[in-house]
Amino acid sequence: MMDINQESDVLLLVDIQNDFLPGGALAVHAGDLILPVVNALQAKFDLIVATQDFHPANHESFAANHKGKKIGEQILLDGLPQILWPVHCVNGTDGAEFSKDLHKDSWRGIIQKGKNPKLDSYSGFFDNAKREDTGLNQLLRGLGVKRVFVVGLALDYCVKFTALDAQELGFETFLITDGTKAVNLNENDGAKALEEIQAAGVKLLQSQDLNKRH
Ligand code: VGL
Ligand code: ZN
Repeated sequence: MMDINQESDVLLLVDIQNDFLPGGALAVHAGDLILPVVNALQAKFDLIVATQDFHPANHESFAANHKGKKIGEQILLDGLPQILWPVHCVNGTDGAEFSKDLHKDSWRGIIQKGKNPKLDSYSGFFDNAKREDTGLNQLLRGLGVKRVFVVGLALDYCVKFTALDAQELGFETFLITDGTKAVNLNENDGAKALEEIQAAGVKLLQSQDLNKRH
């Protein structure tokens, strides 16, 4: 059991949006199973912040914006390797919205990412080239956060890079394993992501291990 410190522990919700849920454009298999887990966790935390993948329709991470290219292919985008995705989380569409089953009333902030059409942003903190800062670090510092507890979608992309950056930025970082699911573009990506995350010093725990102090 671990006690939550209400003044300095944040629950960070990564990209829990319709397009990453069953029926969405880039659906994570059984992704909806995290929703009750995340809502139960939200009842335990005072500090909650969410990230939102939020692309313009001309975003160059979309295969549809490259003639002759298919989903899953890799290209170079402004010199960076880029996996091509289905059109997803386009600003102004329902796919970019948070799940209607997710409680949102107590969030302290929403950080949008992936707005630059030439630059993808898996991490909630920086784009993939670490050229631009999303403001999440500053938001968390301003709230007095010391420890970051990460949940959301997808484990092998945005959750992984968000947890790695949180740890690198000096937050003590935890991944809540029943609060995330992998998209598994390649078999075992989820398992590999867990290994990578742990190797970087992020700790894994289960939602039931967290205790709200009264
Ligand atoms: C994500 C691929 C592309 C994610 C976002 O939220 O994990 N994955 N954009
Ligand atoms: Zn995206």
